[in-house]
Amino acid sequence: MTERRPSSLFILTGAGISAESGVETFRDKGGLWSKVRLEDVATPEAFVRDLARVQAFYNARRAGLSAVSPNAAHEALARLEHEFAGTLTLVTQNIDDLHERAGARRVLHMHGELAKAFCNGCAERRDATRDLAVDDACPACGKTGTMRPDVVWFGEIPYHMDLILERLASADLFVSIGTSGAVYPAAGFVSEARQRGIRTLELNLEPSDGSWQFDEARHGPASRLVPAFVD
Ligand code: BJW
Repeated sequence: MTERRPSSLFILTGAGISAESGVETFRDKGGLWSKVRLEDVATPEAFVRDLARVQAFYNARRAGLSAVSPNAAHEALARLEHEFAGTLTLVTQNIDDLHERAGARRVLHMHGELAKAFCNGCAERRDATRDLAVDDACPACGKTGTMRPDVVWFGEIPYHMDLILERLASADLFVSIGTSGAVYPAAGFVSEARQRGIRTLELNLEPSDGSWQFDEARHGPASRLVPAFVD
């Protein structure tokens, strides 16, 4: 990092960091939410209404992960995790595993992970290395129709919120990478940081809706901006 070195750095990533790896974003032109209604696949109600459709949507996205690789932005953040002398918190809204495949080891997945499954019946969590099927029985409680992708849908509470807010409060730099800032609570992190006097930086392809809230914004592809920020 070339500028004033923070001792506590909080980084939030979104779909834009994985876009150059070939993972679709949600709200860009041609993004996922222009092809499928989020109400049909990303709500607890959709899971109850049409389990097969929801499973198929996430099975296809899980299968797609084997065809993509981390890009220079994920790699730069993994390097940063290993080299940063202060406290680094890396929070992602992404359910892909590209940060980990680049070598990051302490990623907080606030919207869950495609590689995990969760039982609505008994709260058992397990690795999901293959497609989930409608008639899968939970290995722990034996119920069927309860195994779901371990992801956070609209109306559900994101993971690790207490830890995330604690780390955000003690940061001295908040960096938002590749996210439109359209989804709460992550969209509120920048105002939370500002209220606490924490410096804020946006790295995004183009100005996000909330770009004006940041002390500084740099625009361009994550594969260029993130290594330039880290190195
Ligand atoms: C590049 C790039 C490149 C492209 N380089 N950049 C009114 C009604 C109902 C609900 C609400 C309401 N108002 C608020 C809510 C709450 C709701 C919400 O925010 N809704 C909004 C739509 C208004 N939020 C929730 O329900 C959340 N839960 C909640 O609030 O609980 C209450 C609570 C919270 C905390 C404590 C206590 C209680 C849950 C939200 C769950 C979101 N889930 C999803 C799906 C997850 C699984 C999946 O992936 O399928 O998460 S939705 C989807 O959006 C996904 C993403 O993580 C999330 C954010 O998207 P992201 O990452 O920003 O992607 P895009 O596509 O929007 O943006 C990409 C950006 O990258 C763009 O800016 C590009 O320019 C940029 N880019 N290429 C750099 N190469």
